[in-house]
Amino acid sequence: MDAGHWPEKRAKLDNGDEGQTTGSYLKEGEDIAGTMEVIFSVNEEVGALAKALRLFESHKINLTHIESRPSKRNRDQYEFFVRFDPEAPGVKSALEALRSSAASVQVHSRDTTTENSVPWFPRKIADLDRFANQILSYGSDLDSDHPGFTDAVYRARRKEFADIAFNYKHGQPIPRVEYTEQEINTWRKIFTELRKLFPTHACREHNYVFPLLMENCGFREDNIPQLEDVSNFLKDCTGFTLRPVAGLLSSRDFLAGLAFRVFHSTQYIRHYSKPMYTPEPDVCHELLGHAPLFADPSFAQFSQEIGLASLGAPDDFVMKLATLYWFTVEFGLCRQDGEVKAYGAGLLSSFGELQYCLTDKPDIRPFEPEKISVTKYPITEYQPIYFLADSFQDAKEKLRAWSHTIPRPFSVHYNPYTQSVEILDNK
Ligand code: HBI
Ligand code: NLE
Ligand code: FE
Repeated sequence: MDAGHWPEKRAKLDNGDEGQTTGSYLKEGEDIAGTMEVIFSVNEEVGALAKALRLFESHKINLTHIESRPSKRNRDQYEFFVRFDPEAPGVKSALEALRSSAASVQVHSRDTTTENSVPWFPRKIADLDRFANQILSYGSDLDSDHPGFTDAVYRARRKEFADIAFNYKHGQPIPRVEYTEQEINTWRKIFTELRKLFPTHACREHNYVFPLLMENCGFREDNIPQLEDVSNFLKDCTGFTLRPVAGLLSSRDFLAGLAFRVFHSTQYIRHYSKPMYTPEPDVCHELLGHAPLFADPSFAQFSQEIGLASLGAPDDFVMKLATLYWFTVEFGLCRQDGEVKAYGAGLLSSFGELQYCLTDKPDIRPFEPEKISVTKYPITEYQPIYFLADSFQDAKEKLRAWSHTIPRPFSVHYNPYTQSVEILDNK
């Protein structure tokens, strides 16, 4: 079994141009792998900021961003937030000097191997623009059985979608796409097959929302709905929004979106030759699988909590959260009125796996986050194991309890008015 995760290796660009590198989707100077942020506090006195700034200046560090505010923890202190390029030679000694003079120092680094640092994370919703184009290369797992990778027309089309996502910035409407006849036929097949299964196989929340999507968002067998319309609908229901993405994000980046109730969504459709199952997310998966559940308040909150738990968490815990995400949001089963139903989007978008998951073939286990978090899974075939939740409420409470075991020097609080994350020191 090719157990594991999406490949965590970053591709500069996989734009479908075979055998040639046409460059990076990252503009010069925009590679946020080159981002370091420092939050430090100093005792309030005249010239405190000037003194700290001189420290950066004397180490020849070019600050690209600075914010200040009175400390929430200590009334006699001021807090500063600065961003700079971590490659500058003076960084190490500047941080040492800062650590010995400031009242507290917290380093947030995109490079998770940086000593004494917390992994970087977005603090406001517009920060999602900072990693949107850091797409992972498809692993050999995906390459090997991807029917579209030998189809030049399909690859060119994928490039068009990648470009939309690449140019997207937070707050913009998601560009509308005119889908081709062939694409609509693929959608029609999947839509028709799934609709036959939903009444008996999908959870009640999914069945409740689906007709609303048909009324409000153009869910029809002869129409592929527009991400923009679905995003606006979800915003009205739970505050979730969609944002177009060019391909797979790292688990850390993908989960960080959920903390802001943002779901990174693909816009392309799977290859017409394999409608029944695809390992990659595509527009059918996002819209038929995920969208209905993100319209449910309880499920939306569950998803956001996974996201919030991931912010600044160490790599091994992000991996565990990604696994929990996999066995719930993607492939979760739940008990409803004495029957087993599917709520995972990966099940609800595959008419092959949706049937299979409710047969006696797979191994169905009770919902225990600690065990789920270390379970291996294949990404290119039907799941051999599913976990069965008693309810979203129960899953949420168990997940919340488990999340408290994540070691972090701070806790996070989401402020929905400002759509930003407030960091509260644990100490
Ligand atoms: N990236 N664009 C995108 N879509 C996903 O569904 C996705 C991802 N990256 C990782 C991922 N899903 C999950 O499997 C977990 O690793 C979070
Ligand atoms: N296997 C799903 C489908 O065919 O729709 C997609 C899963 C994406 C993680
Ligand atoms: Fe998904």
